[in-house]
Amino acid sequence: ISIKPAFAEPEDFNYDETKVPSFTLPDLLTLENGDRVSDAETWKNKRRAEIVELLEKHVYGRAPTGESGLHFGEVEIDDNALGGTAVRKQVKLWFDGNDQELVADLLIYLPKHAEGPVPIFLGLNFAGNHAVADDPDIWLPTSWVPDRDNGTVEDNHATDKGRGSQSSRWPIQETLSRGYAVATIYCGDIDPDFDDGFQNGVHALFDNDDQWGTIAAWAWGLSRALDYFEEDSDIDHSRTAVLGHSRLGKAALWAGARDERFALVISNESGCGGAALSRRRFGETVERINTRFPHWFCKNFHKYNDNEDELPVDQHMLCALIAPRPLYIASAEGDLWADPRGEFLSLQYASPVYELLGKNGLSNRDMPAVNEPISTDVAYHIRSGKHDITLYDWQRYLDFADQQLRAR
Ligand code: GTR
Repeated sequence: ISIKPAFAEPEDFNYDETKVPSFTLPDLLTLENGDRVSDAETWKNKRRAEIVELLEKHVYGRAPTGESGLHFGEVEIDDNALGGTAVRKQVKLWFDGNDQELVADLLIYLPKHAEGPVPIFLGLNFAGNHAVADDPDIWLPTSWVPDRDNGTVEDNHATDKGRGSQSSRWPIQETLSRGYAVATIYCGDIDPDFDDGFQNGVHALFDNDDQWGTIAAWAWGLSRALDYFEEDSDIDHSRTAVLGHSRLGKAALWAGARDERFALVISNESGCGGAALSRRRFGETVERINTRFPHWFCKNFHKYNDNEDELPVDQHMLCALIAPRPLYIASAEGDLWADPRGEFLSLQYASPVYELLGKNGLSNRDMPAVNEPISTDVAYHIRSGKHDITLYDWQRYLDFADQQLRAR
């Protein structure tokens, strides 16, 4: 039975479970020398590093590991934001490198009457910080923004018309009322989302032959926000949840995998190159993503176009790098392009690593029904509706954060 996607998805891709090819995944718990990983120490000291290296080399590219060139510029604080319910901070993150400078605006909302440092949700946004809330004082981005033909962008520059246009994706009041802060950066401040041969955005600041793609640059930017949180005593940086939707979910996963300071990682419909297993070739494929978005991954990833079985990794290995930290993977019923089952299976196949590290995974669980979230030390849901991040999704993430971050 061919399930027709609920909204316009590219044709000529497979949306039929019976047509998923059979495949063998690379073994998570076998070292490259063939030895079995049977204890936590061998995972932490050897296998984890092997998998990071494989994902850098074959999928995302290698981000610079030396000095980030980050310093903090202007900080704006409003103690009476969002109708008096929040404290707003805006921070200029300046980056230096190669005699060039780049600036990214970090926007933070804190609950107004917090007692002590608060845990925080951090994610990149698609359209500019001003789009996440109806707040006239949010700085407009000055970097390139994509024009989605909705009248909010002029000559690839953000305008006031875009204020609050993405607010349904950012339930800030709800999150603050649950005792969490929320922080975001416009992804294009770190690296504009178009192909220019890895020259623009933060790529320009580093001499780096390892072709870190845009997803890796965004993930690197998320870590720089965490660098700031470490300096801000209003924020409990040890309880930072990193989240992202779709392409920004791919970035959140890679950030969480690379940077073990992130305490909780959330992937909302990240799909191909995110949580979904590449070998299933269900919905978006490696070839299609590399053709449509040649700048997202490293050059090596293109070798696996229509050649997924040769990949020395698959995305369950990305999920496993997050262990033993809590990980939430979410899908939507109407988002077949992102392969909901492939996203669930990645989490399931990563579960033996959680179990090796003394946590509970989802090894013996079936994929749950729509709108019936399941959680152990990892969590999964498939929501009804289309490709999006909604209040329903955030409420589940807040519940999971209460369970995993607050209970500590
Ligand atoms: C699609 C892309 C997906 C996903 C999505 C998004 O065009 O094929 O991988 O990233 O964009 O970011 O909304």
